[in-house]
Amino acid sequence: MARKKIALIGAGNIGGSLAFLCCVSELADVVLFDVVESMPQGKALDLSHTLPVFNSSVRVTGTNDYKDIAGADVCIITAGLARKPGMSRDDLLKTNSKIMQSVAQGIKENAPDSFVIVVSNPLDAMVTLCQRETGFAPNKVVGMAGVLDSARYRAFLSEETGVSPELIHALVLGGHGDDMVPVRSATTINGIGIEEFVSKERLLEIETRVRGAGGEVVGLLKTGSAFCSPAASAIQMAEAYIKDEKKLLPAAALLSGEYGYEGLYIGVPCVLGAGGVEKIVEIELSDDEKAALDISAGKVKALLEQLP
Ligand code: TXD
Repeated sequence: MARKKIALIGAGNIGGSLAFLCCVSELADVVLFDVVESMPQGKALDLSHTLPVFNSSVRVTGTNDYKDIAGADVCIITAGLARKPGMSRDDLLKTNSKIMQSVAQGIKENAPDSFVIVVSNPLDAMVTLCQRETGFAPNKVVGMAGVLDSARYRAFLSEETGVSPELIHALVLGGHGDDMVPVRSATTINGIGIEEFVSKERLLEIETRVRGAGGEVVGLLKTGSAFCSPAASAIQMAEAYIKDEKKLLPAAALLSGEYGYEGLYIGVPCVLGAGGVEKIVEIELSDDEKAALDISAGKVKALLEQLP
């Protein structure tokens, strides 16, 4: 079976990390695209020198020409500015919207059958704009945030309990912002409710840290935002599509009535497979969790009003 092709639109910190993960995992051939002259070509050349070390048979190339993304099965968009200390994700909206409009055009013209995973912030607005501008079916345009936010929740719970994160299942839903919703009622260790392991007070502290984890990394890095964990999260989504894994993952999907929302992209549990977003799963939420989701959805709706 011919290897698949992933186009990485944006070859910066996350784009370069995505390419590296594709090389190591041999998930697919990779084309790195960026507007910065020769930079994607330089990253691709460096990555090609890792292939013999990993005995990896993928092909990795870099380009400044959208024509080279032709035939991509998956496009992962990280094009756009990243936060600096003191900036909110929403502060990126104006600049990244203009970038997203050009990126969507490039994908529409050159990879019309691809599954698009949007990473750029502000995530919920950018994935909305991408789907609008490409005109792709909603199931073929998804946003990556919930996998990362849930991984952060799982990592903090693993630190707290000393249990391997592999056994910790957690969901963070809603918008990818300060109002994101860690769903405690769906968070378990080996199927046992998390409140059997961690006190309510401590869980509140951890869930607050999850909401601020992106900003915590930005504050420490000072020059940009997280890139390893977003890349790992987006690759998990791309893999679910390429291998038709039917994985249940939190992702920003376009709702048409689910959870009471119509025509809104926010993070919800999705089954990802060869059909893209194959199913949106409605889970039981506590009254507090549903109220928090409504607040988060309201913040996303307000942000969308600023879109061009
Ligand atoms: O969970 C999530 N979704 C977030 C997403 C997690 C962390 C970071 N998040 C956002 O991803 C972040 O706020 C940014 O909006 C994107 C990309 O973050 P990254 O750290 O990779 O930013 P870089 O290193 O600045 O890379 C962005 C690249 C850079 O090389 C630019 O030259 C390129 O985007 N760029 C473009 N590429 C293609 N087309 C256009 N027009 C363009 N403009 C800039």
